[in-house]
Amino acid sequence: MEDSRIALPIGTTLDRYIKKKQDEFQFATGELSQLLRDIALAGKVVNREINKAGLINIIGAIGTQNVQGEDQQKLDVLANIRFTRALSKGGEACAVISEEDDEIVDLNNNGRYVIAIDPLDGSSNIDVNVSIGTIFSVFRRVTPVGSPIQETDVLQKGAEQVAAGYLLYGSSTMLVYTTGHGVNGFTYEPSLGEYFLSHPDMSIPEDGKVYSINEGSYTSFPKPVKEYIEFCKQNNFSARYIGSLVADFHRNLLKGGIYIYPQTAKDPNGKLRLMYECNALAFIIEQAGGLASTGRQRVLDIDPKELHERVPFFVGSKNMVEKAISLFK
Ligand code: P6P
Repeated sequence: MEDSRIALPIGTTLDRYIKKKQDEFQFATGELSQLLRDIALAGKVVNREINKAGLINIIGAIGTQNVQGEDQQKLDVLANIRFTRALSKGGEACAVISEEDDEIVDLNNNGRYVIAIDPLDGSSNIDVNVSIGTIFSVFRRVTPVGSPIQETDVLQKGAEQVAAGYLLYGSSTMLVYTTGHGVNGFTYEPSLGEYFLSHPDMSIPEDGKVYSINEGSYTSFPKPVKEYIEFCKQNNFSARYIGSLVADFHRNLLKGGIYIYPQTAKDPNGKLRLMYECNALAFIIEQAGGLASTGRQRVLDIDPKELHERVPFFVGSKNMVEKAISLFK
């Protein structure tokens, strides 16, 4: 039996990679593999729609708002349909929680996995052709397979995730994910319809000189955040803020850096959602050697109380996050 810890060469397809690594999954029954394939497939469809967005009438708001009170863009709704449909057809997911749906979406009581997803994060950037992303978390249900889905299946600590990842629809489309055995990045080749391993064993530099935060809200930041920004300026760090979490996160993962969305007057608990934005990125960054905190608590330790709860979010290079959260003490 080939040792599954053998590093696979760059250029390995996602499908072959999943097969080769399957015995590393905690539940090596192949269901998690199928789930990852379902998500990857939906990502191909959304990628195609995003790339055509400028040409066909799917750009812009549709006049409705999601549970967050945010204007839903046509592609938001389309992406939500694509991912939910792919997961439903795949049969492995029992339920989905999504930024775009107020309540838990029941899919199949015989499914073993719960998916938390932000189908299209940063969607307000669609019209201006800025990179956007999909963020997903995978949990194993805690109630018996075959029984009705309960809230306890969904409201699990981030530390219980069995997989997490994101798709970045940028200059190229990438799928980056972890199953708890490191982080790997796959680049999509549309002409072949395949994702190829392009970034094996991703790890974030322990230090960086880039900080990502919307300083437009500076006046309402907590004092420690203002002190950390001052520290960055004193050390001549670069400010890079795309306004698209996945894009900022991905750049920091590759180059080193910190992304901060703190408490503000408008968002007293921060803007980002724990269940389908922060948990997934926290799992990925810890697997890549970085940290993710609310400023006072490790994100993955948070006991969620509601589907759409928001938390302050500090994520990135270990030394940078440690410095930022040290100012809260
Ligand atoms: P602000 C997009 O709405 C998002 O969730 C993230 O992708 C992004 O980093 C952040 O919000 C931008 O928010 O308040 O700085 O415009």
